[in-house]
Amino acid sequence: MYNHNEIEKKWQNYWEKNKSFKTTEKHNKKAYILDMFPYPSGAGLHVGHLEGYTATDIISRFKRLKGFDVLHPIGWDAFGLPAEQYAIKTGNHPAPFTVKNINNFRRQLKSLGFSYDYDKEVDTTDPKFYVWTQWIFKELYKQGLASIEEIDVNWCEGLGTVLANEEIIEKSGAKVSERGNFPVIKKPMKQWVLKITAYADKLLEGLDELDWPESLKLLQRNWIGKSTGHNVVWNVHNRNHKIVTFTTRLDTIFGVSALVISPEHPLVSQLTTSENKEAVEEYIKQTKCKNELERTQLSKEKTGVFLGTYVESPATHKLIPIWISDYVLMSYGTGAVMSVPAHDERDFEFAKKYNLPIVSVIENYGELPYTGDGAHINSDYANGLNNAEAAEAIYEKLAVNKLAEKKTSYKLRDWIFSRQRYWGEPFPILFDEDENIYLVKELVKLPEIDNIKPSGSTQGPLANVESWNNVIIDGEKYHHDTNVMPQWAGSSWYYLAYILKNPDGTYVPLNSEEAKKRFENWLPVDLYIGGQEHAVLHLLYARFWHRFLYDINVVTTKEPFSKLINQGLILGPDGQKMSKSLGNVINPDDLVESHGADSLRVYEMFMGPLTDSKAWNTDSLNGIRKWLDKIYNTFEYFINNNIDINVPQEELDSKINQLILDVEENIEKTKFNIAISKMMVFMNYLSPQKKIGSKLPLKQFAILLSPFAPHLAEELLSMLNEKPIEAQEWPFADISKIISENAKIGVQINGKVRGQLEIFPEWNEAQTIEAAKQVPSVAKWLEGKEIVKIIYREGKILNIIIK
Ligand code: ANZ
Repeated sequence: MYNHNEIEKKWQNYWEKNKSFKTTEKHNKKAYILDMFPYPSGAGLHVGHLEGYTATDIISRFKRLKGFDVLHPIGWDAFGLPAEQYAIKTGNHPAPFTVKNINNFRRQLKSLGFSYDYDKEVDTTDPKFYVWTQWIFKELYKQGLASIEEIDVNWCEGLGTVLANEEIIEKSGAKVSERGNFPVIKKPMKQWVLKITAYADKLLEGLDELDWPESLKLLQRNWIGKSTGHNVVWNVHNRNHKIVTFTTRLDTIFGVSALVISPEHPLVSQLTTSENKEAVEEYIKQTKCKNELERTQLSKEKTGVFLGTYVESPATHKLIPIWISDYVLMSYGTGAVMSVPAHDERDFEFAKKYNLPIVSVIENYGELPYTGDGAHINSDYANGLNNAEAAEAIYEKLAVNKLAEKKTSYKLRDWIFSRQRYWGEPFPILFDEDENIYLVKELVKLPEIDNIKPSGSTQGPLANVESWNNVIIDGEKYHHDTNVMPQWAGSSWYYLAYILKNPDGTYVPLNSEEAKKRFENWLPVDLYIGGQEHAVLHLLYARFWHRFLYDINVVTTKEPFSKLINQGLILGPDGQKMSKSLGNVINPDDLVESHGADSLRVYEMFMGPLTDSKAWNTDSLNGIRKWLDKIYNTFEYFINNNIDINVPQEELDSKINQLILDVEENIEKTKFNIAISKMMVFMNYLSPQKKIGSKLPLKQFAILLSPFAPHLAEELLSMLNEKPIEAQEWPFADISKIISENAKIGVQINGKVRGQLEIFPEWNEAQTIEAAKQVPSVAKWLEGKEIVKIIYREGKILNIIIK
């Protein structure tokens, strides 16, 4: 048994002293291996973090051994709500609290032997860092991609702030904040908005070239939600108004039975007749109480009110009634739809309820609504055409009078970028007394305040700070923005900051030539590992900023992260998600103490495939610890006088060279559990040997083990009198030493075994039979004989019947 506490400390100190994981720039191959950086919470590191961090550590260590320059950094996403809430509760400033948490996280990461280059550490709350977050914001502003808008925002009273759509979830039909589950309502407010929608197409296209899980790409595609169709103009009968509808099914225009507009549509009151006014107003009031999900659910009973007015169909010239209904959202398309009950589920339900005509315009024989393709009927000049042809014919006809245009709609909304908080990046701007905006050239530092309190209004705590709201420059009065940026700001570019970070703590300016040179060298990130929960938040925002920085010639690649893997969840021993309230949280500090970091690392990688969710099992962790002891004891045994050059070791040589190939292949495929099980099989062979012929296989095994259990591997190398890992290379597999371990079968002639045949897995039946006939001891029996029949049972028997 080895003393893990002693050995692990010893090697951690060695690595730190020797800067063993310093980012190098001396080879012609590079690997940028990135973790999603953590929010340094007070609770410290979680065993769930370790899953992804161990995986990237294995790859980083492997790549260094393979002669790559490796950038493997870590940092802190350190602005955020928990620190702010702690500050409000305790009256303490969030900064020292954050520093304390960071120090704890760093201590924990070091105790696990992760090979980060700590000179590259970044902290989003460091003014040296966020001055560049502010710079990116100013560039966005200059390009017209950041503006203040009076918009309906998602206001969360519980958190006292506005939230982005991506930060809201639906819980039992109600909209709540993802963090804390507080209710969220719509409220008009002036907010910074980033025009991510201007990048919708670029963000869609960029996905094609990425080596990301297909499921994740699909989530992003759906979130962007591009649909191509037409806008159609409908003239209101006897009134000087027009309504524009967005449709993806222009071909169905001859089947329209109503024009349905959103209750929030700006024309509602003007299109309502006095008889209908009361009912319409009542309906609008009811709609305010419903959230989007409730409104758009298919199963939900459709409701609505007739406004009393009509439009003229541009296709049939007949009058069509105008209704409002809450299933039409103001936030999508034009906020108005042409309702075609025969070919749309929701329109069908609506028409049935209010007895609107249901006219089929596509030939079909099943039940309505029919949503498929087919020959058009009841459609005048479009009769006989299929869906696409009919849409085109109708478009051409209406376009002559400018009544239709091709239109693309997106589900993606612009990114609401103001948060009513203190602990975030201040906006680098000033307002004058007329609310004109001025960009501030230099850093705008978050003001130091002792006592962070909510402002009591819809503004953030900065509203309480006199010096913030009253700035005198050349006798003129200005004020800062009382909002700060959302936590997503720093994480949208932090992976670039690592590249810019110098060992003395400074950053190369993001817009400098030197920065560009470094980006050329290091980008894109070769492997990014993190949780699936960031699919449409962080990963979409970061792609947006990156693509913007590409467009303004700062970075040299269109996409930031070329390969991405989502690690699976580590569940509690009860198979449930770990949470304080369930009492099933496993603390890594305790396990490092009791079992050692190497056991914990190997155990987490051995639990199952990286991307699967896996339940914690302490017995298996004990098993891994025993395996590591077995390795240590085996090495100790051989080193103590049991290596003898006179002992032949062809079999051992064969096995170790095969193992080198297997471990390498499985690391590259991130199949770490399989790599470990191959090493286990090897150890099962090695440990019962009495003597071996050379120490080379031991040295090679220690190097193969090093990405997984780096402390033990270093110790084993030093026991062998070998140099530490940083001076080693990944072993070269000598294929000529590998003795084939293919299956052998007996070849029979008329039921009697006459020879042996080695079967290669790539052979088919005919090739196997051909090879069997060539085996010399078989061939001689076949000479001059006629083969009547060959019986082959795969992998078992081959019987040649002759006459
Ligand atoms: C007529 C029609 C006939 C439609 C038909 C569909 C089927 P996607 O694919 O998601 O983009 N629509 C348009 N704006 C809407 C809004 N603000 N709120 C609710 N629904 C809206 O969906 C586009 C379709 O959703 C549009 O095409 C429109 O209904 C509806 F047989 O127009 B369709």
